[in-house]
Amino acid sequence: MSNTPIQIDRRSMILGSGLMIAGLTSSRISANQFLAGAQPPTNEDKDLDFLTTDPRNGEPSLDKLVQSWITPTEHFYVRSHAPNPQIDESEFRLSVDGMVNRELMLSMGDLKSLPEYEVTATLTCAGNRRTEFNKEEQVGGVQWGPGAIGNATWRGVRLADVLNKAGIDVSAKHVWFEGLDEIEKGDNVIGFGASIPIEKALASSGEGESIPGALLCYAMNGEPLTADHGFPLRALVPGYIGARSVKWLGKVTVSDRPSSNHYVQTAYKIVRSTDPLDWQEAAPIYRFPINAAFAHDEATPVQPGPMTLLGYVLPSGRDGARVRRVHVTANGGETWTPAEFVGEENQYCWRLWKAEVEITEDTTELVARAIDSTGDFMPSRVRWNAKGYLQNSWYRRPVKVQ
Ligand SMILES: Nc1nc2c(c(=O)[nH]1)N[C@H]1C(S)=C(S)[C@@H](COP(=O)(O)O)O[C@H]1N2
Ligand SMILES: [Mo]
Repeated sequence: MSNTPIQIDRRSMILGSGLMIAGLTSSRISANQFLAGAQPPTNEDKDLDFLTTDPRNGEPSLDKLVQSWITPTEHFYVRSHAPNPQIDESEFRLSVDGMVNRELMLSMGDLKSLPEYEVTATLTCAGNRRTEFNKEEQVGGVQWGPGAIGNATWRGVRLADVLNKAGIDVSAKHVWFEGLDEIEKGDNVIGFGASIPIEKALASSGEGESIPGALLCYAMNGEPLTADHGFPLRALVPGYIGARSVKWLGKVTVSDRPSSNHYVQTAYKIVRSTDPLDWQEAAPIYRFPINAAFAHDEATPVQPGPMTLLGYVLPSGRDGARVRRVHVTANGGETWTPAEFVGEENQYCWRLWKAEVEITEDTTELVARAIDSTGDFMPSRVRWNAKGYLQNSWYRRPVKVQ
């Protein structure tokens, strides 16, 4: 299987019927989902609240999410723009092209012969907490609460090692990723794309340079990737918004510019309005800012007295960022209680925390805020943006006191 036939298929589908039946037979990877008109089976049990099921977009409830530092795969959010492509691992090839000395077509076996790395990193959607923007004005996109985030162990090979095998041109500046999914965009069908600066692709950090800037991974939490999370291969870019970690990765392209894919050039930008000038002026989002949230069911009334909150806090995606403090208030900011961290800390990972607050008859709201070692902090408000990205204002939950 190469990527060329897929591209041809995509084009013939565009020229073909609106139902996109034409030209599918030669595309082994993509045919099933359209012909069957149904989701391929997922080999996993998900305990998520699904916001959409076709494609699959779901997040866990916060009380489940903050139970463990490693997010079990069943509680790991899923964000997909199209149905899961069904990929035969034995047929699969990753193509590496662009500004390289040698173009490569790598089987899973070829990839697995490279040195293996395991990294624990938090993945978070740029749209996490998006619904909080709706108080001001409705934003588009999947209506995420605070659960579009998870921390997992990822195993695979370094993008840098794959690029070394291909040999990169000295004037290379960006590395593009393209997924094998098929997303309908107007009259086109495109794969989900991303790109990262070459510096990030080649970077390594952490103790003994143990954390690659980008990983091409085939395992999550010690198991082969599931269909929902990108089987058989996905990119994982620690510190960057989830959208840069392309699932069902089929193609890596080395270039002197960022990818021209819709998800780099248009989506995943902070824009006030969606007119072309705003899109053109805005830069793609790469690293994520600090964020935090806690579990609280506002429908359940609470008694006056001490109450323990459990939450997560993710430092910004900057190299070496550590969470400094999380503070919570139950009295409108008159006093702020420092949270206590629980469990592990690791670069590019969230921390779990707990804090005891005093609920009084006057309590109407619980609020959390955080700051990290790079000076990144959660602001009291975030300017509204049309796509509802990077909502990291103080996390507020109403409280009903009994
Ligand atoms: N091919 C492909 N890769 C993708 C996406 C997608 O729709 N297609 N969604 C991206 C987005 S927006 C996010 S937040 C993460 C979500 O990864 P997960 O579903 O494993 O949690 O995958 C990214 N990679
Ligand atoms: Mo995302």
